[in-house]
Amino acid sequence: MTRYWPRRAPGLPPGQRLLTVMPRFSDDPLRPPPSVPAEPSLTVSIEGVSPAHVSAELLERLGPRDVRADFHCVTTWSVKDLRWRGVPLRDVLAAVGIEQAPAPYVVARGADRRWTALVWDDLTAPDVLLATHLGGEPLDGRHGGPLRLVAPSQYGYKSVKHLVSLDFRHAEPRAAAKLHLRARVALEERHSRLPGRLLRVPYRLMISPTARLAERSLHRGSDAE
Ligand SMILES: Nc1nc2c(c(=O)[nH]1)N[C@H]1C(S)=C(S)[C@@H](COP(=O)(O)O)O[C@H]1N2
Ligand SMILES: [Mo]
Repeated sequence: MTRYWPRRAPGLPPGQRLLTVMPRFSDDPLRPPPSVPAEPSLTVSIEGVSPAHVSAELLERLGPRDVRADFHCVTTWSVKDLRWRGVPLRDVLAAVGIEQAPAPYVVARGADRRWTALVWDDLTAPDVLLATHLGGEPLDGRHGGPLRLVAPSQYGYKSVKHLVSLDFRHAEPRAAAKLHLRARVALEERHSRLPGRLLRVPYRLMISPTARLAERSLHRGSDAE
């Protein structure tokens, strides 16, 4: 049985511990991932209107590149030196005519209907990637295929898997306290009100059960197909 118990390691951000494999993770770990279409397809809209479409051909034309980054979940697990392949999100947005913030907030949504809100600066930071591959393999059900956000400077829940839409909004989207607007790893922004430090231990206890349930539902999901 795989145990997901992270270890202390040098060079990690505050409160983080190291895992040597990237688990499947979710705050709804009983749910299998959505089925993964062969082609990535992303809708970009402003207050739900005038959607632009980001296709696999557009991403190919923009020149996907390999980017190495560490990944940090808010529950305190980190994995180091992942090799993603994708296109910087700000290049993708520029290619569909969005070079400046059309609205201050964006809702990023996955095919499993999981969503998170981001502010323009966090969304368009140079390290934010629209990723299609991890470790040389196309993204699958486990890690958010066919297309996911990768925002390495934010906690993992901002890296929406199975990404299907980005919708810019003028009003701040309402989200739960633990899914707050900015989740900067360097500042340990684990929660909108509580200091991140206080959550380290309770969150850490959730890692192993969550990862194991998420892994189990992955296999159940594929069995059903
Ligand atoms: N669509 C979607 N994206 C998601 C999640 C999810 O449940 N659904 N979980 C988030 C959380 S909490 C983390 S830590 C990472 C985990 O990514 P992984 O499963 O590839 O390790 O994905 C994030 N993106
Ligand atoms: Mo997470």
